[in-house]
Amino acid sequence: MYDIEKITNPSFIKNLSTKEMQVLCQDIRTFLIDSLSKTGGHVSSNLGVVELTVAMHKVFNSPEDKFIWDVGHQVYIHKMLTGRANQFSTLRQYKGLSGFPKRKESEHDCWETGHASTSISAAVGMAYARDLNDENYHVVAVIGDGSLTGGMAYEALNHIGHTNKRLIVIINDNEMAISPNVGALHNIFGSIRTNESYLNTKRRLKKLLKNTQLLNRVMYRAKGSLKRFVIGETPFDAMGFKYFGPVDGHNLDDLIKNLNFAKKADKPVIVHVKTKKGKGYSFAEADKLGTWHGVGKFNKETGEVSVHKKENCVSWSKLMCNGLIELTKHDSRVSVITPAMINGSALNDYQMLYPDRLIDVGIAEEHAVTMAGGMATQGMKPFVSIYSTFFKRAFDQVHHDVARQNLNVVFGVDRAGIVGADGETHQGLYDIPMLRPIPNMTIMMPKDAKEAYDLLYTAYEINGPVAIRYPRGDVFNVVPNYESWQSVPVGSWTTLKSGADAYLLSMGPILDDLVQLAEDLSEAEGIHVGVINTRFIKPLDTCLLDELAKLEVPLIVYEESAMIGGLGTAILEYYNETNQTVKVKRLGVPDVYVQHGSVPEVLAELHLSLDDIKAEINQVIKK
Ligand SMILES: Cc1ncc(C[n+]2csc(CCOP(=O)(O)OP(=O)(O)O)c2C)c(N)n1
Repeated sequence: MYDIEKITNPSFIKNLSTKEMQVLCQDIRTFLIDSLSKTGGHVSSNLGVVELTVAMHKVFNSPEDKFIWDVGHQVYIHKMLTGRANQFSTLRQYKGLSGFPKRKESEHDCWETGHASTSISAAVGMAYARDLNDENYHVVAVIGDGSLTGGMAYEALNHIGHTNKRLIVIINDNEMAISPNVGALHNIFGSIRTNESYLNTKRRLKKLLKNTQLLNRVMYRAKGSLKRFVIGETPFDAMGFKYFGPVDGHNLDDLIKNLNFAKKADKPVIVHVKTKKGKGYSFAEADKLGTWHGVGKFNKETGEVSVHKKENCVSWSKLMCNGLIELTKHDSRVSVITPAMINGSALNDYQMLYPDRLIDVGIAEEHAVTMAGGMATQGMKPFVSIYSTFFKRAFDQVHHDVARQNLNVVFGVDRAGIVGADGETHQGLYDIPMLRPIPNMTIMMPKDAKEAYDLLYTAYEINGPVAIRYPRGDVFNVVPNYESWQSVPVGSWTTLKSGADAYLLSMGPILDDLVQLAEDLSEAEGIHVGVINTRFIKPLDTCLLDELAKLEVPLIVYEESAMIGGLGTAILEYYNETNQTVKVKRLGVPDVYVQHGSVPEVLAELHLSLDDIKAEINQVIKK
């Protein structure tokens, strides 16, 4: 039995026998399930890499050797083995342990991630630096088969394959991204995995060569040619890599042997490891939807996940999915494109009803956007469902491919705003600054379900690209009914409450709280603050802005978005261009990266809580 919380560094693994490592793996799994049942987190990806992580620490010497975890959501075991298990009760919480690799947390985290498909590029960079500096460490990237669908991964493979640089890429192939994986490479992996004649020949060779030393030497030399002989070249061989695999990712001996082979190679190496996502926890093993990819707290005995849904509420993602289902019944131009986020974006029902119209392109945001442009040229009006944070990847595609040609593509910008536990790499704070300068773009954000449906309807009337942003979290549910949807004049804002002393301008579901705040202020302090729903971020409602200017009261613009280039900036620019002098106070996310924590904690740290807004109103009125 190992006390996982007492582990301070991974060096002890070097002296462990296979049996001892197996016990360690079992203890890690028990600790992981127990700990995550109390905090939530990425359950199944981590259960899948227990043996792989232990084997990596057995064979390599971290931190001298560099481990680069793609996405980084599977880094928990590495954190445990590098002395951070005792902080797991704070995982993904405010000021607690991050759910992703963090350089400031440990010298064993040499690269930070959160977004997919970056690991091989980072590893290539480190390999170049090592060689230019005449150093001699190993660089090991671990990338899932899901993340291998991202374009950047191919760019890096293509680059490094012909350089002969020493670099190890471990492909963790569990046949899943969050949902079952997609793509041609996935099928190629399938044929390698299941090639019985190759596996049988390998087994027979093993039986013949009982002596381990000899076996290792012969296997190392014979593997490539055996594979080429039986199944032909893998695409990786053809690209200049030495390919080892498929390796049973839950068999420590097999893993250690192959990693040692990889270590000896004097050129780029692929180690293709076959794992089971959720290994060792039946609920996670059986999951085909992606529910156990990332979960909240759960009952470890029953597998029941705690859900805190408010009564009669659904997630914003689900609401949009319901709207899209209704829209598709009436508009044959609709098709939904998702970059590997069927589950996160709650598109399961859409997929069930319209399997041909729900297109999962893999973790390929850039491709998703340009592909939507292509569909639009042929009379379709695709809806690209995309998280705000991942949308950043496709800036040029939105610009060059879609907006420049004024194509009819609707972007559903999910998780817009502060996202909570995923933190820094996942905050949805940059979509407005990214989209605003792009000509032809319309940007909107609904405050509630009714407005969401109306804006969706309106988006399908607009000629040109449209982005509808919506946050993480729940919204009071309204069943969609196409007949009741109304077209909204493009660029029109609404006045939710009139005021004589100041005006609050904002968008999205925060508006209910702002109206309440304004009412409280007028009752308790006799301060009369108006509230405007700026549901279009582009174009602005310039008529209403002109009227507000005439009132000669201060305006407070509140946005859960980066302030630079945000709505407040747009309003200041407008007043500046029209030579109107208006006192505008911007409240938004300053020029910093925002850490993980619950949304209220993070907003409080950024001075963006309702109390802060109230204090700001008092300030601007006094001045
Ligand atoms: C650019 C980008 N798009 C989407 C995501 C969301 N995401 C996180 S993990 C994941 C699936 C990763 O699959 P894989 O690499 O196979 O790892 P596994 O969890 O299966 O071990 C996705 C789509 C992301 N992190 N980055």
